[in-house]
This record gives sequence, C-alpha cells and structure tokens, in this order.
Amino acid sequence: MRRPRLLITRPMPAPVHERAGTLFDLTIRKDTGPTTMAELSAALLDHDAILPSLGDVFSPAVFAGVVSSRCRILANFGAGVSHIDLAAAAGAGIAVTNTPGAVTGPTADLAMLLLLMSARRAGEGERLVRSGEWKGWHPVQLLGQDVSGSTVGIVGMGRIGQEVARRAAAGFGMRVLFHNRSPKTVPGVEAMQVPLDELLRRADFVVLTVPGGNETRHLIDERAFMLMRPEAHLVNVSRGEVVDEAALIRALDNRRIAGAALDVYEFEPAVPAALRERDDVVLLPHLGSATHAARAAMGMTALDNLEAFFRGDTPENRVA
Ligand code: 8YV
Repeated sequence: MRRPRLLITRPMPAPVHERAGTLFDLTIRKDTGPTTMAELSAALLDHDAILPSLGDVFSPAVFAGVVSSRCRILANFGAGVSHIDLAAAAGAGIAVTNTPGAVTGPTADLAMLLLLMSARRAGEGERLVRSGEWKGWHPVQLLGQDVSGSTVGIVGMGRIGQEVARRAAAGFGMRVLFHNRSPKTVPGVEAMQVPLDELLRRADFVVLTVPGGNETRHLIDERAFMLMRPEAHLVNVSRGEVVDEAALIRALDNRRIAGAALDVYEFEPAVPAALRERDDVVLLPHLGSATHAARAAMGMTALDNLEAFFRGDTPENRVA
C-alpha cells in the first residue's frame, strides 16, 4: 500500500525523523526559518499530512489558495495552535492535532525561571559580570524582591498553569491566586480562583499561561497594567499576542510595574528595541519547551497522532 506523504516543516530531533521515515513517504524541509504562504499552500496540495510548528502560519488565505487539499491533517509540533486558523482548516476538511502533555513540565519550569530571574534581577547581574564592569560586592547592589512567601497570580489554569501552581506553592511557599474561564480546582494545591481584576490587583507575580489567539489577544492591556501593583512582575510563557506590547513598554516607562520576563512576543521574532534596551526586562527566545526530552516527546506525540489518524482512529490530541 502507498505510504502517506508527510512534510515535516523544519528539522526535528533524529529519532523523530527515523520513526517518521518508517511510517511515511517523508520530506523534511531543511530551512529552520518561517515558511511563506505560497510554500504552505503548495504543501497542502502535495502532501497527505504536514507536521508543522510555530513558524508556519496557516492563515485563512493559505487555505483559500487551495481548491482541493490533498492534505488531511496538520499534526502540530507544540501545544499552542494559534498560528493555525482552525475554522479555515475545518472548512478545508483538514484535522488539526497538538502535543499538550509533552510541553507542560518544561514550560512550567521556564515560567519559574523567568519569575526568579525577574524578581532577583539575574539578567542584570549576569550582564554586569560579563561586561567586566563589576567592581565587587556592596550592600545595596542589585536588590530584588523576595519570591518565597509572595503571591503569584496565574492567568489560565490549564495543564501548564497547574504545574506552575504546584511549583510555586510546594517549592517557594507562594500564595496562589488564579483566573480561569471555567471553575477549576488544582489537585494537591491550595489555590484560590478569583476574577482577573482582583488577581491583577493582588499578585506580586502575574504569570500568563492562557492559550493565545483572538480570544486572549491583549488580555493584558493598558487597563490591566493600571490595576497591577507597582512592585509586580509580569511573566509570559503563553503567546505574545496576549500582552499589548506597546502598553507594556508604557507601563515599564511609567513604573506602573517593576519588571517583565518574556519568552514570547507580540510580533515574534521581532522584539522592539524599547524592550531590548531596558534593564528591567528578562527576554528569552521562546524556550518554553526547549529541552532534549520535551522536543523528542513532542515529535513522537505528533507521530502518534498521525499514525492514529491514518489507521482511521481519532487521534488523542485532536483540537479541530
Ligand atoms: C513550542 C510552544 O516550542 O507548545 C507550544 O505551544 O509554544 C512551544 O513549546 C512551539 O510551539 C513549537 O512549535
């Protein structure tokens, strides 16, 4: 029987390529950069399945350019699918799956890393040492804020939010507030669900773990920054569009908040100079799930989803 044609849009860990090669007639795009609209439309015509990731923007226009798609499934590498227009995919008869479990732990770890770095001014300290300008210890050098015993406000209590709550409570004795669209409890963690405004008013650290996309676009805007405490730090490991970046820069300029630690950006990979030039921000290049184990597990989960689909079963992680 003819094997389905699969396109993997950028190089993956070797075991993922090896397994994919045993299951599919495989093409691996060598380029690590973003794909173009024309490339993606052509891929929909030429392949039975695509294993895309973050840099592949499947906008309605990509699907509109394809009269009859050969591709029947987009098995996304990653949990977030806001780069794929789900309605347009469904309209074209294309299933979409993701890899939620594989990214949860490492992304929650990274949220804690960002929170700690921002609170304790670790980026500033590291830059000082690297610059060769450090003149030695003194009592009021680079003083930050205590993490232990402080209050974290987690926006979005999905899998990653729950893991952040566990780490914050068990590891750092933090009080946990959270906001979520539907009522939620976090097994084993004392965490209080509150309205978003209350969370913003009370939290020392506001951690964003909501999905991206239109529903959460600019959830953290000028108004939100006005509610936050001047000592508060914002941590974003979700999607860049959740934060109005221009409003964030104004909030930092006006000392409305104490700092921000970001792994994701509104116009990724573009990061405004107004952020890059500041000392009160920590900026990472979307490293949430960037561990050897997580990236391999994400690839394997995407392949599990593809295998199930072509067997005629419903893939475990079907999102559309
Ligand atoms: C991935 C992520 O690196 O899973 C997600 O949603 O943001 C990251 O962990 C990215 O999605 C790769 O496509």
